[in-house]
Amino acid sequence: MIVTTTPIAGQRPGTSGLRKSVQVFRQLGYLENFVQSLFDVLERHEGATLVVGGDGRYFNDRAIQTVLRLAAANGFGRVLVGQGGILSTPAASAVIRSRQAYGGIVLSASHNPGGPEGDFGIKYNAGNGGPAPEALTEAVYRRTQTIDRYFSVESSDVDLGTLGTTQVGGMAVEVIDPVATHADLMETLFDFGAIRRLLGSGDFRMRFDAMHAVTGPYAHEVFVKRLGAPEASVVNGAPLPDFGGGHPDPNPTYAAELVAAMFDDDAPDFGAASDGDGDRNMIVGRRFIVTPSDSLAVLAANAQLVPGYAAGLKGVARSMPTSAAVDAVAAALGIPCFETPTGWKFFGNLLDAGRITLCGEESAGTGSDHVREKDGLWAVLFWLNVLAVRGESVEAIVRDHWRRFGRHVYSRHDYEGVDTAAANALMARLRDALPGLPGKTFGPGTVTLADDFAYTDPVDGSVTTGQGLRIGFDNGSRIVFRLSGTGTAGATLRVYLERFEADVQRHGIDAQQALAGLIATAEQLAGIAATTGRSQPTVVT
Ligand code: G16
Repeated sequence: MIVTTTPIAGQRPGTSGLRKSVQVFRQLGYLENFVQSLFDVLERHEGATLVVGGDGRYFNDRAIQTVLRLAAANGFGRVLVGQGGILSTPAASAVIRSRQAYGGIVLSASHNPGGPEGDFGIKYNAGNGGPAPEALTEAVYRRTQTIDRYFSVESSDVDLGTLGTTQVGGMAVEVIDPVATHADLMETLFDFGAIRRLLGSGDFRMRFDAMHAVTGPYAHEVFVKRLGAPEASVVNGAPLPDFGGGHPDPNPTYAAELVAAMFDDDAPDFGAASDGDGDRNMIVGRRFIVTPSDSLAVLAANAQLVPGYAAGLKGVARSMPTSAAVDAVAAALGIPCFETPTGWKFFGNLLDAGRITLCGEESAGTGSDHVREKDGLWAVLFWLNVLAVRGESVEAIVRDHWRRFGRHVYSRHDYEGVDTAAANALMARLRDALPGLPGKTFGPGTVTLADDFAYTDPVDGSVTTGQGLRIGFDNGSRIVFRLSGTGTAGATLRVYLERFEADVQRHGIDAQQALAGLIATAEQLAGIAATTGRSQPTVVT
């Protein structure tokens, strides 16, 4: 059937798809308009296979039934849906690739809170399994601004709880077990035998916090069933529509329960967490938090210990605000290191072209060429594999890494829910001031670089501008200012702070203390307190 509709303002996808409050998504025609706009823009999808699933948050079940009806009316031949409508982002990528699907739709607002008062989101992944490129999301947005009809079929809801195939209109709907697909892929990359021996040795304990989000079943399958860890190793493992009221973002603020357990007298040896849709990760040793930037560097430096990467890395990549810790490893290995804008989609071409093997971001994402998304459980398994081979603690491995490569002391300060106009004004003022900064001396040093980051994709030559304001100093220190592309209320100002410390005697220094000079300079340059009315960041990671 053809349903008449009218454009709805503001359906522009951000860093990772369209993310809005559930209230916004429940407006009449909101989801339908976006999905139809996507289908209108996609070419030659008739008869093709689409992968659909979400992180299980509130509205996931309703949204999936809507997507199925539209997909059927738009001529897709088959939809593969995760059982219960649940599919982690990396599993969606794995399924798209293994089943050679046309693409996939993931319903998730990632690490944003869920529930009726929380957020919802939708993103499209292309046939390579990766996030839609900018040109496509822009085309979808433009289509939402002119849409006047959508196609749907009349059919009852599909039972998503039972594996097997049913029909919606003329389209087959196959309910699949994505957990097995993902776990099988992990077995091809990591030494499960070595990890099983470590977990079964009796003197190594782990704690994986699924934060009541999508990874619970995946973690149970891998850690408990396939690797023999005790059931209690996976906590908050049942996916809940509101994530148990929590904020499923694996960082020291929102994963405070994990951090508390890891700093307890009886702390396990290894702690980890993942986010709403399973693509982010956090790694914690006993009384020791590993920053995402350091984690990427440590994995790159130890890749030869892991079967899937033992042949060596072709290259690595990191997003611009991520610390240069991995650059130092790449230099030592003699492999290329690419600096991309924030957003996993920018790694896609490099991965597809075989220019990089590992990539990662300061925002708790790490991944490789095994899929085209960041992959939380993959990162946890990589660490476990390295721990199993080296037989050292997390802290010992990171401290050894710092001894070899120096320490890139790093922190991100987030000012959440800031007035959008005020945040834009702050960035505009700072952008205008950039040309006058080189040569000026502040507490942390003399400015050698001040620009608004622009990126030319080395594979297809496309140019992306306006990706964050960088201010670099002569001693390698750096401040980056950027507005988040994933928030749903007001603006989030992110201030990324980095300082290189070669002196091993000073590696133990507290990051905030080590970065105090940069923090003060950031305030001096941007007038954050005066513009935002905040004297302290909301979240420090
Ligand atoms: C998304 C992207 C990431 C990106 C992050 C940045 O993460 O997938 O590649 O680093 O956004 O977020 P922001 O723009 O808020 O700094 P996720 O996990 O939300 O999909």
